[in-house]
Amino acid sequence: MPRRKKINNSSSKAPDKNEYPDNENTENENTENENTENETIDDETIDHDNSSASMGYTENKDYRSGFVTVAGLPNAGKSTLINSFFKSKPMITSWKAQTTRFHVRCISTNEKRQIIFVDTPGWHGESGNLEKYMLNEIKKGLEGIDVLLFLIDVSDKKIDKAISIYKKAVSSSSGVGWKIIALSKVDKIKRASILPVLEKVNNECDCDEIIPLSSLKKENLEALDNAISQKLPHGPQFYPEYVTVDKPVDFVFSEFIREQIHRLTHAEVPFSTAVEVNEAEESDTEVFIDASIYVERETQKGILIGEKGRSIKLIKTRARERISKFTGKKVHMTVKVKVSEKWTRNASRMRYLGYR
Ligand SMILES: Nc1nc2c(ncn2[C@@H]2O[C@H](COP(=O)(O)OP(=O)(O)OP(=O)(O)O)[C@@H](O)[C@H]2O)c(=O)[nH]1
Ligand SMILES: [Mg+2]
Repeated sequence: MPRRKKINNSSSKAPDKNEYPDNENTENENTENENTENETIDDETIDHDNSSASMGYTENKDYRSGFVTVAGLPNAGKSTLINSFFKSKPMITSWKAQTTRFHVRCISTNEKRQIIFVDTPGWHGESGNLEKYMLNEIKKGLEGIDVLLFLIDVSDKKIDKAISIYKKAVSSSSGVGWKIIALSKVDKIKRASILPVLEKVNNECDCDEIIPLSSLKKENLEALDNAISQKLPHGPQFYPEYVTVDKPVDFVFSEFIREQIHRLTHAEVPFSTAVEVNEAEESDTEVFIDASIYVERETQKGILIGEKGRSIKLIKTRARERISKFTGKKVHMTVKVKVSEKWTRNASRMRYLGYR
């Protein structure tokens, strides 16, 4: 029987307290089911993964470091762009809007600079408690940052809306040093159609740089990295190189499970789901996870489990693969689906499920 130890569960901002170092074996993300877009980004993304475990660059006087908040409309490609800086793809993504619910820091380190990306939920109108919570998360992500990286999806018709949200983002983030607008998903439209969008954004938005790019086709990602790196202030390496996500690892696991629910279920089910990891243990080669999935109604529970348990089985298999790629270990997982009546409308239930 291999020795197992509990994986640290405490929520912490301290760099030494959590996360797995990126694993060299991590490669492609899962693709979604046949009816959806291809979610894969292969492993030739800019490889800035943090490899050795040290604060090795602290002596470098020219070193730059700082916070880059990534904001934009839901589905603009924010989490995918952050993932392109990491082999392990720490952020969850899906073709459905409003995948990201929490602002999460992802730390990319090399010999010249440390970028602390703050991923934020897509900015949208507020109505229910969950939306209010997400809006608050965005505002938190804009506090005291060095660079605002705002994504505008060039293939989306809602360019005007994106521009107006950009203006709001700039006005609600007092003292943002630099503003970069990334025109995302350029691979989805004809080259000739990019220029008018670029001109419009240039005319209407006050920003320091506009960079058209594609995370999926890896276009202009180096240019973005250089632009960000030049704008970061001189400063220390805040995190050791092996830290890539500043959240407890049980949170990261719960997000990987939620990602698959988001990708594989439909209608309101993904938006009514919360995931809690009750226990996570590891040995040198294996990870053991016990998780609960909460939905709001019995009917949703039925959909999530699926006929003869097929749906939950697929969710578990995909989540296990994802966590296995992230940790480099074999993953064992037990999952129970539970009903927490109307949790998105109940403040104390939301708190209980981690939406604080
Ligand atoms: N074709 C193409 N698709 C992309 C690109 N970047 C992201 N996508 C797709 O866009 C969808 C949304 O991507 P996400 O990264 O989850 O978007 P997000 O802005 O984080 O979304 P929310 O968290 O919901 O606000 C996914 O299906 C991605 O695969 C790109 O460069 N090209
Ligand atoms: Mg996202």
